[in-house]
Amino acid sequence: EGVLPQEYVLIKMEVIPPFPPQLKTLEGKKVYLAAATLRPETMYGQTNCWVLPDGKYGAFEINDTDVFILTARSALNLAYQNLSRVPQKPTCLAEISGNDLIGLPLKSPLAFNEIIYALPMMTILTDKGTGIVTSVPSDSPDDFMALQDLVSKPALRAKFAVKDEWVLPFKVVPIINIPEFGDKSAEKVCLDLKIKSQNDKEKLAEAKRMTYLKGFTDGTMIVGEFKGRKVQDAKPLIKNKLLEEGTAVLYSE
Ligand code: A2H
Repeated sequence: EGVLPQEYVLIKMEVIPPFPPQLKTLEGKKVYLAAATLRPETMYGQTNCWVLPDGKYGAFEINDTDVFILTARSALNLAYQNLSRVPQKPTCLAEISGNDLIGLPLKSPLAFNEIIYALPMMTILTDKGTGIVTSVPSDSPDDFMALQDLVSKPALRAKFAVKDEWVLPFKVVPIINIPEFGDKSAEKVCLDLKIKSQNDKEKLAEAKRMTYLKGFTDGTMIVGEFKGRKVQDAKPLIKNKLLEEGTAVLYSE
């Protein structure tokens, strides 16, 4: 943990009704998987959501209508940041395992894919963010490799009861150009470094280091309302747009 708080944007990925049996008690509420991101400008390229299969999540009341699915730890932090129906006190309507979230159909702000699915990622940390991560394989090496693992390994899909149609139709969506790496920087760097899987930690750290700073300093948006603008200029504009339209909230830890 650093000395300074990290500020994340929580993307409200709406669970599309009707709800499956494990979420039936939430019927009538607006239920969201709340994904913590540092890259709100990449939301156009979302292809899926990531959850930790063995992770423990809860459905917490944020206000009278909205329920967020996330870790208890992040729900407590949110409650201290005025995002809880009962001030300072998280109220959990249902405990849910990551396995129970796999396959949920979601509608996420700005995403070109109208329906995306919650899928398993093995490297999610439960002591960071909300334990829910949105997947942008064009610009995140972690996301690209985790999706690649599911696409290329039928046995991995079978292990988590992931249906082919939750994974296979989703292609990497180019959203940002980085002169050095092209329009799918994460894919290029993962291939260049010959990264084998989402568990290839050292190489993935290197890939992230290479793409993260370059994306910010040299990247240009090639889609959306701010097409043609530099990533560093578009980032705060897109963040504010999401916050203003109520499809995202701020979260610090
Ligand atoms: B980022 P930092 Cl396009 N476990 O969002 C593992 N990873 C997590 C997480 C958790 N509990 N919570 C958030 N994250 C991911 C977009 C993105 C991200 C892109 C490129 C790079 C990138 C789409 N995924 O992050 O340790 C989330 O993925 C590179 C660092 O707090 C979040 O932003 O710096 C980022 O890691 C936060 O990581």
